[in-house]
Amino acid sequence: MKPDERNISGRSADGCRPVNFDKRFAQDVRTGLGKYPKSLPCLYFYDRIGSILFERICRQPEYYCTRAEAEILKTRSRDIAAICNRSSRIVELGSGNSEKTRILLETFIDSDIRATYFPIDISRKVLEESAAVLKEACPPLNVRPIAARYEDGLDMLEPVDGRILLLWLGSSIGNYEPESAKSFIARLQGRLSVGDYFLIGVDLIKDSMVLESAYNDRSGATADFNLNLLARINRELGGHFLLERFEHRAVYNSEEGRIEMYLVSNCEQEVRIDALNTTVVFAEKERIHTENSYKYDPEEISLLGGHNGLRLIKQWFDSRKLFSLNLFEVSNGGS
Ligand code: AVJ
Repeated sequence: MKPDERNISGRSADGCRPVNFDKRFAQDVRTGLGKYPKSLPCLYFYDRIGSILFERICRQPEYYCTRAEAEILKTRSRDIAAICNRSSRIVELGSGNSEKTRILLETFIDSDIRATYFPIDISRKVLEESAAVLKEACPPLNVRPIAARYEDGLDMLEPVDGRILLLWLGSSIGNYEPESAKSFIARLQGRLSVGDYFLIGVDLIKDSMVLESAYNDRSGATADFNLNLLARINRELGGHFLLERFEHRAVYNSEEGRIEMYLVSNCEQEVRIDALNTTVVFAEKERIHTENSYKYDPEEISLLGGHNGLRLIKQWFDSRKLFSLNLFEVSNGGS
């Protein structure tokens, strides 16, 4: 029986296979847990619960990224607005709750720049809720949320006169391999025009103790966030993971310049996943690689714009030089 042949109850005839699962999620879980070493794509962290857990990470004293980036936005928003004063569209990739972006949006309004805000996020519920909060807090702002993956979302933008300011905050670029980060940014550039701007938050290479404690916070917020991947498989794919049989681990790999996150099986075990009609076998201490978070040197960041087209025009740091905000200008048509 095909997975989408369902009876009236919305369940398959055998009564136990959930049928309303996201096919792409199912396929990616099958692939990731079927290979060795095992891995799961980090974009699946961000269902509604995961997005809330991520916000909890952002409030942890060890996780400096959010506060450092907010500090830069607070002190530099006026400079950004002065440079990008011809923007008619502010587009944000992975907007989440839009909390940091608000600092920038309010400065644009104060500076009489009339731009429509297009937050793009994979979590529809979070997106709709935060759009409502924004409208309430900032009535003159025109908000047009787009629930999609990054590139699909960019393709949905209607053409409008004037410049685009594309925002990619929070150092989510760290999730890409450095080479794919470059090609992804090149693809973004292909959707922009000469005179558009690209503002990107990038986390910096620093002391490994500072990095490792940021991803192993004492209250366990990052552990809960990581384990939510398994909980999500349980919820959406009829998985039977027992979360207490897995441990969160984050280590800094200084050769690669990245934090690596894992879920480590603390015993030998078999886990049934109903929707995939499969059982996954784990050895004791076997790991699922769930995330890479690359860190950059300030000098490397201008190279992310490629050799033509995107030119780094400003780079700002927080007072402790933990994090950077980088403003690129499109100086060459999409290439
Ligand atoms: C959202 C990808 C920037 O890598 O710091 C936080 C995700 N993972 N703690 C990061 C994350 C664990 C975060 N990014």
